[in-house]
Amino acid sequence: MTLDHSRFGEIRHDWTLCEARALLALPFADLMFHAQSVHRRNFDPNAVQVSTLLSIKTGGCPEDCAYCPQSVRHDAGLEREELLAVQEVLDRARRAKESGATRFCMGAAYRSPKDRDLAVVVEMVKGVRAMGLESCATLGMLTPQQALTLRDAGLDYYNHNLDSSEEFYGKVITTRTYQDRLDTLEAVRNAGINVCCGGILGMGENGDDRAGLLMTLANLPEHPGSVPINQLVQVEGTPLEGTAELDPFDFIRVIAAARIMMPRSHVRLSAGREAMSEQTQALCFLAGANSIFYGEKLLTTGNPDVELDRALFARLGVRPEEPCHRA
Ligand code: SAM
Ligand code: DTB
Ligand code: SF4
Repeated sequence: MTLDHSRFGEIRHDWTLCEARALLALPFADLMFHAQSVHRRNFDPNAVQVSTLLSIKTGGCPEDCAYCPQSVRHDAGLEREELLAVQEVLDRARRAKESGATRFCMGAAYRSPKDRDLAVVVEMVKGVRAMGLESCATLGMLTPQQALTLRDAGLDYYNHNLDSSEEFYGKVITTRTYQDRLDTLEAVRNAGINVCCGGILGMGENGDDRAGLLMTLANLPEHPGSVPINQLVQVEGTPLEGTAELDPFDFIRVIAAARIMMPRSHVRLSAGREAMSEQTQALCFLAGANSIFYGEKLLTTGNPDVELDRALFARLGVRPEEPCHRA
């Protein structure tokens, strides 16, 4: 398969599996060069968007996602927590802002939210926006009406991941289908909320699954505004504990291919940074990653200390990106 380099940087929705596979198989230096070239045409290469996560409802989730410590089906020894009070969430958002985050992402361990819970999340979204932070929520499947409710509250982003290729997905999750996920993404997109959608690497998938995930993301009717690429955080008690570690170069390759296939999307170097060297993270930035989760905790697992991230940014000459609010 010969790739048409002259088309790199074009916004396309007709990527083939062969092309995605060929991108991932390029010599590392060529792939990095093309990704960095596309990146520089679309972004300030030294600005990185910073988001802070908070789990607003923890554990007790009925879904069976094999990677997740929050599923009731796995015993990860997690303490369950009901939906937090609005004021507590806003206190945490204020602290995240003081630490330098520009987006606050609220995650809940729901299969899908009940309308009475959504009403509470609406208050959280309004409060977060009133602080001048961008807002993001990830609450599971949404109906079109629920997406409109969140849009009316002013939600900037909704995160809902495809996680892997359609083929590999069924080996990881059986309680909802790939199509269910695509339907939620459609509801979010139609409501006019920015889509945040990506996946997880290191779950035992093969190269074609990684190519398939990228192809599906890039061929959505619009490229997601934000594309989180997570490295599996292996949690004791989950079925994916003990999965063979991913070669860091393969992780970086996926970031670079995502940058080429979705030239204007923010690609987020997401979960898994605690287990990565600083050099791997720097190569991810060079490959076109321009967003991170910032703050000592993801949802239930750890993330690098803010001091370490600040020092890494300083050593690399990277600046946090200015926020951009939905009108
Ligand atoms: N329950 C909602 C859902 O699944 O749509 C929202 C929260 S869920 C924890 C959000 C995303 O976190 C998942 O789609 C998955 O991609 C990611 N995630 C969960 N556990 C992870 C892990 N151990 N390592 C990496 N990513 C993980
Ligand atoms: C995403 O793609 N990664 C974040 C966010 N979206 C919600 C979640 C990562 C979770 C890692 C495991 C945990 O901390 O529970
Ligand atoms: Fe539940 Fe989301 Fe975890 Fe799946 S990833 S078990 S839906 S919290």
